[in-house]
Amino acid sequence: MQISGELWRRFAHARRVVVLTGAGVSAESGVPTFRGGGNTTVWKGMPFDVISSAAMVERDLPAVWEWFDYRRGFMAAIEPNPAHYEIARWQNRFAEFTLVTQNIDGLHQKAGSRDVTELHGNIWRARCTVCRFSHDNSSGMKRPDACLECGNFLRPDVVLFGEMLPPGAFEFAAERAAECELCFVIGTSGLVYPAAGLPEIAKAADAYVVEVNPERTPLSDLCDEVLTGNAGDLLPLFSK
Ligand code: BJW
Ligand code: ZN
Repeated sequence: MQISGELWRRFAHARRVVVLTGAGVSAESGVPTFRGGGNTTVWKGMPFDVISSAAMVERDLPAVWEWFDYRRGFMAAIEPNPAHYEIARWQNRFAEFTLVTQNIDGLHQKAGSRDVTELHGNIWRARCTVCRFSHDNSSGMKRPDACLECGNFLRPDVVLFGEMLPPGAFEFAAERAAECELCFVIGTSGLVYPAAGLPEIAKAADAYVVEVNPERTPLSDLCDEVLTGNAGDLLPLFSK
């Protein structure tokens, strides 16, 4: 058993808990990660940080849509895994529980998590490039061709490199991180800021910080405990 006695004790008594998730939490559902395992996602010869960038929205919006429509296509059939379900159970277990995700796949909500703070948006929404009106872009729906309010181009309602996060989302997450007693960092490479700054904020506030990841990351050294393995195998141990 990898979980230390110290972590069991803290898990049993914590009142304020923050969980930060990344692509690795959805890996066992079949959603490819961006990085990890020595690989980087590439789409039609372009590294994802080129195609998923603010510059590409300006330069070639149809190419950006092609990439997102492809991902909407395969994500439509994907289901949450035991890690998502375990995290959903935690929301009723602690007096104050905050789930912050970098993922855009909506799988936490599908597993039953409420009040998920989405730092990087959601693939199941589109938004107007001009008036920012939000449009439902769920699976099974035909994507609207143009903004229903003003007729301008739509784009995926996600946060690309070089773009600002949704107003208030990081600020809320940072506030909760600064108050928490226990912080889990699950399935993220810890490379993308400002999200990767949250465990640092929690640590500075004297929280016990726990990483769950099959690989070491730049955040591993600041963590009090590193659980090495797949989130879908390790997280359900907390309910046993
Ligand atoms: C498992 C597993 C299993 C595998 N179980 N684990 C400070 C310093 C340096 C740079 C910056 C900085 N502040 C801001 C920046 C710039 C930039 C940035 O961080 N760049 C760095 C990469 C250098 N940040 C931004 O641009 C952000 N905006 C911003 O800061 O605005 C203010 C500003 C504006 C303008 C100028 C300057 C500042 C926005 C970031 C948006 C990120 N967007 C993406 C794409 C979303 C859309 C899409 O899907 O296409 O979000 S990038 C991509 O990375 C995606 C992810 O959410 C994000 C994080 O990745 P994540 O989740 O960590 O996944 P991976 O794949 O990296 O890692 C998976 C992990 O899982 C691995 O560790 C595996 O081992 C593990 N794993 N199986 C558990 N079963
Ligand atoms: Zn509009």
